[in-house]
Amino acid sequence: MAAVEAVIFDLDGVIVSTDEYHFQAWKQLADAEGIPFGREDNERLRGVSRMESLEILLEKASRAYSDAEKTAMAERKNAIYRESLRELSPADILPGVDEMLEDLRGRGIKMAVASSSKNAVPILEAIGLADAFDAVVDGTHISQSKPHPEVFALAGERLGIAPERCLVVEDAAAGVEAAIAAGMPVLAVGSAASHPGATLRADDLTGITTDEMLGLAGR
Ligand code: B16
Ligand code: MG
Repeated sequence: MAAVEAVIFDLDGVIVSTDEYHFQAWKQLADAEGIPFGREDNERLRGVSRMESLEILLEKASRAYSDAEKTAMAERKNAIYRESLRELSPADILPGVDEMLEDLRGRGIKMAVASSSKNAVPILEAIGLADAFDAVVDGTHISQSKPHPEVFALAGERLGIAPERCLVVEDAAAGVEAAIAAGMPVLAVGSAASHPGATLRADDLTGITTDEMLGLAGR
């Protein structure tokens, strides 16, 4: 791995535990519609845009839904999700994140958030990390969501760092694939840690040192 000069973090499931709120909101919608939906189905929604997530959820529906119904469902899910975000506070920052950000900042490493979410800015504000990154690229800036590399490529560009020197941190299979497609090494955490394409793996950010992340120490 080339020496890392920037770290690009996914948001939901890496920085903050909003992935559980996404699951609960989709589950509420699926239950109301009588569509089977469990945690295994939810894994496929990680990192994927809201409308694409809905299409995956509807694969198990017993009838077809019109475009107008789909738009209404996506809005309903987002309203439920936004309501749960009102509970969000710095306590929802995932283990190891604060320490990692501080350490990287101290070493002069550039940092960005690259998220498929259109709610990224209010989330960063709620957890007190709105000013912690050199760039924030989210679902409002891109036309193709992960596994397309657009969000990571744009984050690398905004930081002014070559792709091979940007380490992506991801919890989603779609995100790991997007990072690889962008030509970036990737630290896969959580359920993505079993992804065969990952450069580095950890259960969460307490499970890896900054030296290991930056390619300065072997694992
Ligand atoms: P929204 P990430 C992604 O964020 C989530 O993982 C994914 O589950 C969600 O559907 C997507 O954002 C869109 O979110 O409905 O808020 O626009 O993991 O890329 O930070
Ligand atoms: Mg994620």
